[in-house]
Amino acid sequence: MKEHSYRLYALIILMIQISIHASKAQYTIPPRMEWWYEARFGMFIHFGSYSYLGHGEWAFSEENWTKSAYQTQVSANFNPSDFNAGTIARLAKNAGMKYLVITAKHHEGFCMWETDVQSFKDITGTTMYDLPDYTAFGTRDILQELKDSCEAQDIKFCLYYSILDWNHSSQEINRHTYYSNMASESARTDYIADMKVQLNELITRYHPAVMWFDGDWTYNAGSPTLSSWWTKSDGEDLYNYLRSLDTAVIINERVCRSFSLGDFDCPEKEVPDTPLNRPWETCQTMNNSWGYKIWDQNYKTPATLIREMVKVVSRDGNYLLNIGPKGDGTVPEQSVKVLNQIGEWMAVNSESIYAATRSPFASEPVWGYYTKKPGKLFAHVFEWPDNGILKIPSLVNSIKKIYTLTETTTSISFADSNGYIRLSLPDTAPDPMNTVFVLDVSGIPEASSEFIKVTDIVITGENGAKTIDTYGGSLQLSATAYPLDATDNTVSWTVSDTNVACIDAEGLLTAKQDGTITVTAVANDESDIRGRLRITISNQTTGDQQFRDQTTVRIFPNPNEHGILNIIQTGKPKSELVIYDIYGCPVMKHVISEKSFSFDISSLSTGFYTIRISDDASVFIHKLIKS
Ligand code: FHN
Repeated sequence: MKEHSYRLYALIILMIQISIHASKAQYTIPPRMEWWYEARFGMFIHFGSYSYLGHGEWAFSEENWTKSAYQTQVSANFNPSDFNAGTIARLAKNAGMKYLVITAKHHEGFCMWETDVQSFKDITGTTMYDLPDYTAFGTRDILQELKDSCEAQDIKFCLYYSILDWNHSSQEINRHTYYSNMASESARTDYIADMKVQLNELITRYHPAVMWFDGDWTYNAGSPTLSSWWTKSDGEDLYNYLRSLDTAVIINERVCRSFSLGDFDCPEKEVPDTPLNRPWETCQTMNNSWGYKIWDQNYKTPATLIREMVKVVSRDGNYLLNIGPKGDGTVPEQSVKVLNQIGEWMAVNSESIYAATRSPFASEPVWGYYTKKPGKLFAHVFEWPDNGILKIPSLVNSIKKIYTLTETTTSISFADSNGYIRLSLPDTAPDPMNTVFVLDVSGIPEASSEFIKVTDIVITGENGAKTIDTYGGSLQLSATAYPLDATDNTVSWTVSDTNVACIDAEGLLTAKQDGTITVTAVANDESDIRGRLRITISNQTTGDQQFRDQTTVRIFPNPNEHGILNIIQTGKPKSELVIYDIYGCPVMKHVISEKSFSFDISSLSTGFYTIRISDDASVFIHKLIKS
């Protein structure tokens, strides 16, 4: 190596784009969650006294109700006399749903069961604020009825519970953030104690398989204040308390979101770009509302919902699809229609959903998604290829036969060569909504043509060494480096163990077997490259760009109407956040140190903004709407 003593502090703009993929799940599922992980598809039910009003479950906040007016004019008139648990359980069963989560208490604070916890009274302090005591509905226990009907249909019964409680005497709604402020520290501690007693009621009386928490927005990682009165340690304590009551219960992350608490993440109305690093579930509305809204007839089609469910499962998630019963307890006709049509597809294709897991491939085809289970790869085709050929990247597995779930006895001819399995298709799709091809294989389906799994990139500072796991195949490495005063702006590569992999041609990494290697980039003038390096690794065989920005950024809720904006980053979090108004003027700045970060933007006036999240290597820019 030429004696170059000078060091280069090259600030090299780097976007490390690496898809981290593996055919193996990247996390283990605890035994108590196996039924949930295999169920994949559940029903969400938003049902409360707000259903009587028919303006959605946020009516108390959005319509500026007072506690007294809401209780006497809305809750008191709620009478779900036509609620039929058997009908709802059969609807879920026919749709192919394996579990059901119903709101026991939403933000309104109205309890759908007979609670004995005395602080959950109406504003007069004389009557329990719950269905049997506060309405003319009578003494029926609809949660018990629904639990019994679910069990008769082999559906797991689960409960939703809001930590936030707009009608409880301990707190008042914050008309600015729409969350709630605690009256005092003692009110806070008393409320939390009473909430635990209520949860004990729910756990011991109904034994829900999942406790689905929500309304934890007023959280912070440190000590509580009257407006930020729920803390990370409260969430940890709540989780441990529930697990002490029932070791089998599964609990979502919203005991206190953003800290990876609970047993699974719950992205809402969105599907993560890539599988998350622990079990997760997307919850979704059938129209645009959770609770019944008279005017919301904007229902998604069954095809849209099936496609989203398949997309979720192909990224190793669960799908919780919501219905909002009317005030009388009946299910809106359009919801019934959509669920029945989903059920028709599930009756033929549920094998590709139940107990199916993430795609074995890092990149997704243009025509649909993959799911898999031991012995089978499922190719969900939503767009029928015009040329009559379906291309699937080759597998390491031997293929026994290929057929569709629509016509299981008809074998599909195929050829497997040059990195692809090519299926010859009939002119028209057997199922125009989503034809599912099944590749019967030996073992767990595993990609052969997409193989280099890039684990944590180790940037050593000098030479930009990278650590890559290999298990067969080849990848193109390329880099653009700008040593400030190097004679030649290109780089060459070396690998640490040529028994595991080698670089035959400029930048073509050929992996020979399972193993970890270190790829070292050296500037052609052999100077040290200091700083961080842009590595673009594209799959030589398929030519697909296999990258997703290793750092993905989620900002939600956006549009933002409630004030708190959540930022969740995967990978190494970017550090600086700036919000610009439509004139390009910075209106808010934050330094981010955690992957999950939340802050209040309620001071921003309604309008369009640009949010820029960056570090010295990369930038994330997105539109933000403050509504
Ligand atoms: O505010 C609630 C909303 O009413 C609904 O319950 C959804 C369902 O996940 N969760 C909150 C909004 O994020």
